[in-house]
Amino acid sequence: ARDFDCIVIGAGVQGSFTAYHLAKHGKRALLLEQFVLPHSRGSSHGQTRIIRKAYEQDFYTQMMEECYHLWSQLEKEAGVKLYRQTGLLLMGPEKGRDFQLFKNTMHRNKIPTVTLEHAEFSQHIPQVNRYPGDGAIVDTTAGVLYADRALKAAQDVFRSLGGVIKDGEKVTDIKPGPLVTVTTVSSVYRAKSLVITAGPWANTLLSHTGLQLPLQAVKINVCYWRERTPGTYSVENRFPCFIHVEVDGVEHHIYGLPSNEYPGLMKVCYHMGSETDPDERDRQTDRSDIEIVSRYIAARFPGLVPVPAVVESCMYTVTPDHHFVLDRHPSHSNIVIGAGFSGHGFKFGPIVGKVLGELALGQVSSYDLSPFRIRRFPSHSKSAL
Ligand code: PYC
Repeated sequence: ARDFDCIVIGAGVQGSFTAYHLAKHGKRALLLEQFVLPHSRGSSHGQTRIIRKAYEQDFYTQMMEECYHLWSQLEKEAGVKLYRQTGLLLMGPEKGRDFQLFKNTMHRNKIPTVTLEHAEFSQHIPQVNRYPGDGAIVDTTAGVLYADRALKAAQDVFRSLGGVIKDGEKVTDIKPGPLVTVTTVSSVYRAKSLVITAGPWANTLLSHTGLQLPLQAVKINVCYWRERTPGTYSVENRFPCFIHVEVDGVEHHIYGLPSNEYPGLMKVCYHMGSETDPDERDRQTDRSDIEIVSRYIAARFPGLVPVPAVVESCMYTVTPDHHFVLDRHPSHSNIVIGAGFSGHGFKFGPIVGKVLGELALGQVSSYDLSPFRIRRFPSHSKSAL
């Protein structure tokens, strides 16, 4: 049968959790993916991500409360371990805007934290040179999510509930209507509702519906740096994940995860990259982000060699305000859009799936979606069709 209650285009973390949510609610859902699974062409591959409640805005911190429960539910359903608690060390100029926003949000929302004054910092984090004027606060709820495993787990549970995944099937056309028709390279499908979670390909798909969003697709160089003494920054050595805000006037954050997936290598990256066509990703060779991180490591992480040992890549799809798009299409209420996760969306997968699933089912969302509405981009809120 080619008819479904709902079609989800894009089997990254957000689409896979949307399909999972729909299947849990007894809906016949089809999850379409242009590449053969698993693949590393989008934004959901790789072994690890940071999970944290520390945020600059209350609404993200509050969504993460339920999200932690949903992650642990998936761990039980799939019988796999997806989360390892390490804590997140937040560093940055103590009086700076970003550091204060994070700190105040954590305190307002009663997130368990530990503030490290200078002496405590040297005692607990001797592997990092702390700069004068920098504050340090730990979100103790944070940790590492095993991303590849998590994506597979969500897809496995979806399939076990009767969900259908068609991979290697690129979408070539979408015809809106009371029944949405989706044409792929090999088939035609229809459904009462459609969810588009296509990462950096969102606008390519939305062009079939007359809508374009202000999304910038950027390539992130995901760098791993060699420990001079293996294990110095490891999970076993109780080194946490970290985010450093406002480094030496650098506009974007630098983040890192303890050495774990590649023994003796620690992942440290710049949270931004260069604009890139996702189909031409390997032709984007800008390495200025790597140079920024290399200088940072040379100054602050004396236990790492400041030359990347492994460089992988990932796409971010960035909105002007770095907040997600979770909304209905302005002209077609049975087309739902999840886009613009701006490099910080993976950890939200279970909640994003729930919210997009609710919208696809015509239900009221469990969360206030005003920060995520399309109409916050004035010139993009009307569709051309
Ligand atoms: O949102 O925590 C985060 C994150 C870490 C690396 C990229 N995003």
